Amino acid sequence: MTNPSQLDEIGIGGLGASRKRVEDARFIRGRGNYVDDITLPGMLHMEILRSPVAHARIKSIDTSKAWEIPGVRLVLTGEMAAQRNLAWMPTLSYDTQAVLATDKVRFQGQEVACVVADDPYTAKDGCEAIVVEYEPLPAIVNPRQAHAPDAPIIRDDKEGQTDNTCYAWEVGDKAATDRAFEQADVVSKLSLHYPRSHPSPIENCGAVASYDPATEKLTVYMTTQAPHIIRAAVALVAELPEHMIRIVSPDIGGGFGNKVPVYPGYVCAILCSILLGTPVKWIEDKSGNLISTGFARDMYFDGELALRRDGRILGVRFHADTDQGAFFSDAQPSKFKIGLVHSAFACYDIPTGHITARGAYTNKAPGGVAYRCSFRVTEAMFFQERIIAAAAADLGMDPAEFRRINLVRDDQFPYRTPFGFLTDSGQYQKCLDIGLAAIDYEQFLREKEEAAKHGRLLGIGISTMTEPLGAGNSREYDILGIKMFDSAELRVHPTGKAILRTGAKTQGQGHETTWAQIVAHELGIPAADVVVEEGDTDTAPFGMGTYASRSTPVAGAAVAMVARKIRAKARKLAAHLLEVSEEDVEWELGRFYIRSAPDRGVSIQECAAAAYGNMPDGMEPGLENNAYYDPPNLTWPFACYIVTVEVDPESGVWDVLRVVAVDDCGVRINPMIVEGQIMGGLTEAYAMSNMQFITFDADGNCVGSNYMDYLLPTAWETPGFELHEVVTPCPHHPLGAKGVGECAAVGGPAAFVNAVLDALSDTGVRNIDMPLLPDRVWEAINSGQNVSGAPPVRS
Ligand code: MCN
Ligand code: CUN
Repeated sequence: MTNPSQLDEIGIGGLGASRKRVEDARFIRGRGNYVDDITLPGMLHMEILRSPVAHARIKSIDTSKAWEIPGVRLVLTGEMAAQRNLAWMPTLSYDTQAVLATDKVRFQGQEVACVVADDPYTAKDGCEAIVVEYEPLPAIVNPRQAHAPDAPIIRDDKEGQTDNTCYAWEVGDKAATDRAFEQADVVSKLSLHYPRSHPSPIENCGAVASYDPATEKLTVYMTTQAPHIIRAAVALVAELPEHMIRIVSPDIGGGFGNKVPVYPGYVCAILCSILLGTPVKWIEDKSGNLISTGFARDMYFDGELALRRDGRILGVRFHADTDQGAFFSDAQPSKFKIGLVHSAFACYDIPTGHITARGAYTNKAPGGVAYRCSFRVTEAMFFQERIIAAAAADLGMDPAEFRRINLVRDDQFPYRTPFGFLTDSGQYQKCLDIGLAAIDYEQFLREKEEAAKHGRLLGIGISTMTEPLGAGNSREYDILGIKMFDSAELRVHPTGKAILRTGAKTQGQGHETTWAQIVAHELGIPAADVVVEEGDTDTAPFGMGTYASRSTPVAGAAVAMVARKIRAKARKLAAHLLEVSEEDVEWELGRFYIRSAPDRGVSIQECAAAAYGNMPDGMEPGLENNAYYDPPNLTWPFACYIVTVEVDPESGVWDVLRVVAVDDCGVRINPMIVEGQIMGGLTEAYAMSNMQFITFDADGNCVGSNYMDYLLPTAWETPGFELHEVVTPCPHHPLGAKGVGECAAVGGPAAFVNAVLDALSDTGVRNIDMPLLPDRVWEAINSGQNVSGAPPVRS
């Protein structure tokens, strides 16, 4: 029985409301509070001296000239850091990384020394006054060279390291896979390189470290997506007591994975503040960010599909080589050295598979995992959808039909993939059908044929994928031994207003808006009455932060769970106020009422007041609680992206005609924010496939290390996106929601590349590596050969 006074959930900004983003009120007015906005009394400024060469032995460092500059307060070298046992630090992947180089430099842009001065300009002058003598060594810029027998050993600092291999990994059933290939009618092969790419957040990395010698407390304001992991890491690295460390991540101008790792700059700022006893600010510049912080991808695939003539896939196998740079510092679950690459092909019903992988140390910045990826899933799905397209072509089958035959059917869930994942829900064929209808597939094929008669090259590319979002569960997922769960704390004040804190950390995704919507949905407190705060380790409950689109699957679930705990206590308060027993009390949004007399009720706000002013005898006062949520499984959103293009055969330039996206991320908390996430991801997918080029020459010089060469798409060149929605609720999430933050960046690139290669199908070209720059496309058209984008192998 419901009451006519029932709240309108959309009206109060609850689940499903396209509520305007509350954080934007300050962001678009220039009133955000970023790290560089923070100024503390007596604060000094730090700059970093970076190596100009990729691989060299350090013969000497002379800092005397820098010390002489008026205003310079400290010049820190690796040798000085070593006295504090801080020249090296552990990485999140159980490797070590140089904080400041002592023995060798191992990539261009590596941190060699830093200078603290009264202002950043003097600090920069100080860096320029440092004289470093380098003895050059041969540089290595790709795995092929790294694994060559005579390759110089990059990590000669590591005891027992006799080559440049940093890990080797394998998963699947080799024998069964070999049998599948023996039985195949057709074997389809593809090799490709997913190039390095860079997250390029608008705000660079930075920190304001403030060690107070009087209280012995260290406060660090910094750009981090995972404040609690940083606190634990600082406690371990700097050997400081964890309760005396406070990490605050204020507003972040985008993260995109760039702000998960622990960078030497943070450690140096902290060490300088401890040495000087004053606050020290370090703000990275754009080139510093591009050349030295977490790159993504740089991964080589060689794989094949075993196919039956009728289009069924019998098995898959591939080898992946990853280029990890000089230090293996990926932030990823400890168990998986190559992230979740084995989620590849999860949306297809493939009986068996086998994957091998190997990581290489090279003379590049440490990278490999970050950038809208959920632990290398972006590479996995790209290879998957590229080889699926190639296989359809090899079979002479329509690529949409080939996918339809092999996609996991609705009645197969829960479905166990050959690599051990359990995908639990989805409507894959339905998403594909909606996408094909939206793009008017048959009609486009006719147009393409017609255009070909006039020498015009049209192409269509499809990408379908499911990806694992929301690590953990704690059985399988941990970072540095800390299990991957997340948390929420809710405090409802006497007037029924509330503050919510979580262990996640928004970087632009809109948590301040959406978490309040979950509270509104669970309690009927209007979203506008709930303030959300994240990122301060002194106040937020312990959590693993925001990456891998884990916030909604894990922290978002914790928000629902803590709200339910609050509701359970409010029910007791309601029974007391209504003078009935708890069993006689019913709930509707925002209100408890007596089952037999629905017009007699109390609002959630009245319950809140009673929690502080009129609680029953024996009840603890207050209306606050917290919840820790350990998800039973990952969430598995699905997406179908379809792109049409026209390629100009004269110049190799390609234009996007249409982009259709069908996303199923389960129940949408805020449909507008979800659409924003998808559009942002598609923009990045377009940029990666079309224009973003950063590489290395044979000497290890970073080519494209500025934003004139490494292009960020603007509204002008970004195509329009047509979005469609399917909702398959997640069976285990308390709201039925799945993650979505990375889907379009993960699944999108293959749709663009498949479209261009479809346009080129008559040339016999199987692959052009991203970015599909006009000169590469032109070369492919004119040579009929594949075009590789891999960095050069030194002769
Ligand atoms: N959401 C929703 N309904 C769903 C799923 C999500 O309303 N079913 C909402 C969420 O409440 C949240 C947003 O969509 O406001 C994204 O949620 P989710 O998919 O849980 O992802 P996270 O919040 O964990 O964000 C991380 C993800 C990652 S890993 C990268 S990288 C990335 C991305 O988000 N970085 C971003 N999107 C970004 N967007 C911005 N503006 N800035 C970044 O740095
Ligand atoms: Cu891998 S980029 Mo996001 O997971 O922060």
